[in-house]
Amino acid sequence: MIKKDSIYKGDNSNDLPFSFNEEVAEVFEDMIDRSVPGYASSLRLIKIFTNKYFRENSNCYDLGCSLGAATERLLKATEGKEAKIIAIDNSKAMIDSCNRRYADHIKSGKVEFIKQDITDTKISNSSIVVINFVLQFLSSAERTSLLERVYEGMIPGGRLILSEKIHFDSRFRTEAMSELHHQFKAENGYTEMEISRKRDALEGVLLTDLGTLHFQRLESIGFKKVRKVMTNLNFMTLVAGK
Ligand code: GEK
Repeated sequence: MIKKDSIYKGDNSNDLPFSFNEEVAEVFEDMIDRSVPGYASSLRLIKIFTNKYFRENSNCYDLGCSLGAATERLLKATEGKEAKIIAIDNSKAMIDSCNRRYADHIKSGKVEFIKQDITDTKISNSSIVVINFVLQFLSSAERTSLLERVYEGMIPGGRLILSEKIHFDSRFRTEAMSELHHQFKAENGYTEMEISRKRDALEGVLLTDLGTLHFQRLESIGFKKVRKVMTNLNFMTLVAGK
């Protein structure tokens, strides 16, 4: 059963910066589903684009896999095919949980969960790379260097599926979207106090880019056919090809 996120409710909360520790891993499915508009759809898109662009005998990467929700879609989309799925996260709590949840798939050799910083991950022979709401936790230089390695390690015709929280070139629009996001969370049962404590904890930890910067960066690295395939308030999913 999915455990409800009450980390920032009442006395359980602390004032530390947000981190993907044991406490967060335990409630992560509920937390991300109630916090990120379009999260469930982003997972469905990962399956749809993997069905279309996965190439037999290549690798799929899930960079910043958390509890393996996107990995699960990669597994489904490559069922019965020669594929290797490599899922990476630098949170021990997340990777330990994945190793328990996906023990059977791990035994079959189809998937591997690695505790590693994605700034160190080597990408090779990939037809699908998923970065689902993770780039936002890296520094600007790390974002570029990771995407360069993703491009280098991708086979022609491969696809990157990238979802991110973003901001806009008008401050007014950014604030209006942020307010709507706030209401989205309130609709999902978070109190004003929880929303504001979580926002404080994420300050300096989650740093958004302009939506347009994502396009520019991907195109200047060499990615082709960079397409926006979904937006939900201040969240966006792009697909980019090689
Ligand atoms: C999903 N993709 O369910 N190296 C490795 N992992 C990292 C790093 C890093 N440098 N920085 C952050 N992470 C998932 C959701 S959550 C998104 C991704 C969110 C990991 C971090 O430990 C966490 O598990 C994940 O990236 C971000 O589709 O919480 O907004």
